[in-house]
Amino acid sequence: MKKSARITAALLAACMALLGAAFTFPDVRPGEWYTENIEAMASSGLLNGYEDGSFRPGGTITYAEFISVAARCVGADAPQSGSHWASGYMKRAYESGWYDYDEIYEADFDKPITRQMAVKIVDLAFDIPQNEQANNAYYKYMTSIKDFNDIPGRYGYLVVRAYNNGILTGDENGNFNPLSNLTRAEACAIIMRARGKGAAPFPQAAPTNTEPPKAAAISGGVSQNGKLSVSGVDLVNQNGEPIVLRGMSSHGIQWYGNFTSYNAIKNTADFGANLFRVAMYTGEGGYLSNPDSVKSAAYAAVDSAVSNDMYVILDWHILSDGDPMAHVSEAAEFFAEASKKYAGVPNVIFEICNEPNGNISWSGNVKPYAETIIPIIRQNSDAVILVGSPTWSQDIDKVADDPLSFLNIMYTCHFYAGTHGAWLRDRVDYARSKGAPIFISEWGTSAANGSGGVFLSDAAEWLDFLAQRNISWANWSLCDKGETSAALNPGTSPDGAWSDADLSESGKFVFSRLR
Ligand code: IDC
Repeated sequence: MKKSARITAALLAACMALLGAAFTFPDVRPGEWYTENIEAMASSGLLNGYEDGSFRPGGTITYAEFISVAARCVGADAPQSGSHWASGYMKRAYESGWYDYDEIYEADFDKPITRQMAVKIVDLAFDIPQNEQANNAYYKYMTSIKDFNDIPGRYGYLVVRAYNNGILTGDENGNFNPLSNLTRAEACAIIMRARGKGAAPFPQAAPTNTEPPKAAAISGGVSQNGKLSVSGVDLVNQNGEPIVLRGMSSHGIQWYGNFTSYNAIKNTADFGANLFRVAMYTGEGGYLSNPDSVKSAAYAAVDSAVSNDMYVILDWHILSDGDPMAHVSEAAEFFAEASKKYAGVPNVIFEICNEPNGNISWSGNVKPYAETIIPIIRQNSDAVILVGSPTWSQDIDKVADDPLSFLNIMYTCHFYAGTHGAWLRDRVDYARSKGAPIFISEWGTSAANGSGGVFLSDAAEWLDFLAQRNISWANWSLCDKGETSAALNPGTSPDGAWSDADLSESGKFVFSRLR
């Protein structure tokens, strides 16, 4: 291109930018039903046009294209890890549970995505709410979607949720057409709508307080109790007296970081909490995809809790990445930095692996992981460290039979009142009888999926059991998501003082038990 032509082209581009993005593609005409969505996706670099400048709204979209767009939307920055251009995104999507091994083979990456699969991907990528309405809606859509019987069971409820959230509709005959393909225009529309409906359109950083407030002493807080340590199976304060910590866990801070502000945490202190847990997901669009923004949200949340005179757990929240060893080097790097940053800050407790799960063992995976990470933290800090175990931190019996040999370690046990009962309490007693200190760093009033119930009498049985043993706990979760384990009703402001009407059934129960 000649220099003058280049300048003309640059000027033209600048003018078009000034005019708005309305003329990006010659084949995407203003005023079509899809124009706005396509322009929005293209201008934020989520889905590009072809080399010839066209967009081809009526063309098909492949598995690889659709999934990489969804992954980019949730901020998953995946380096290429195989021969296919989208292999990094596909791997990330698979690891995040967006699809199962038998749903998309590598040979299918460039085939047009089916509608049933597109629905599943947006449901998981954007965390579409599974509210009660959706359950009722099941019956409604089961009868109104003409070809509902053609939809395989693993997609049926997802299709219902998509219809119920207005993410897509059937064809003019009332069919969903599970195995048909999507046009690029339809794909844009579905993704844009799902992005707006999901709990998690984009990673959110916690709002930073312009002037960090000074810690006001709270009852049972750090100014009263100072540095913690572990003595026998007990957590003790600076005077060696047993101390019980109770409080809330955040939801995933990449989604609900707004409920980790100074004021949100202070609200829980006002209800009697002296503990807050910062759940920094590693997968699911968390630290591994956006280390910088997620880490700064986590530090901001820790700082908010410190400003409230509370103890605070910094949680490396593995979940879909079931084996902690899978990202041990990232964990090592993170804990080296975090333990240095908070060296000597008596508030901070480190939780090194939320819930190991999958085909792994204590001795083969989690213990070696702990033996790698703990010495890294110990270079800077002798803070209490919480260690999980296989089967979503329920294998505490295996741990007690083969414990770690470090000081100031506690083992986490997680329960959900609708799912885990007396047998797990028996394990707590067994572990303690063998000298293993137990900390309940996460529990819920719901079933294990975060919904269902709430199961308040079972929860009460658990809390009484824990109180008799001075066992500390953090409840899942402080957010307003439409799931029963959430402490706040949907739409509750993170920063306002919460009234009874703002608290969910779970929130009312849990907050009444904080003191
Ligand atoms: C759940 C959330 C839910 C989210 C899901 C996947 O409640 O909104 O969609 O994670 O990210 C755990 C985990 C915790 C789970 C919780 C409930 O530590 O991350 O949160 N749970 O399923 N272990 C047992 C239950």
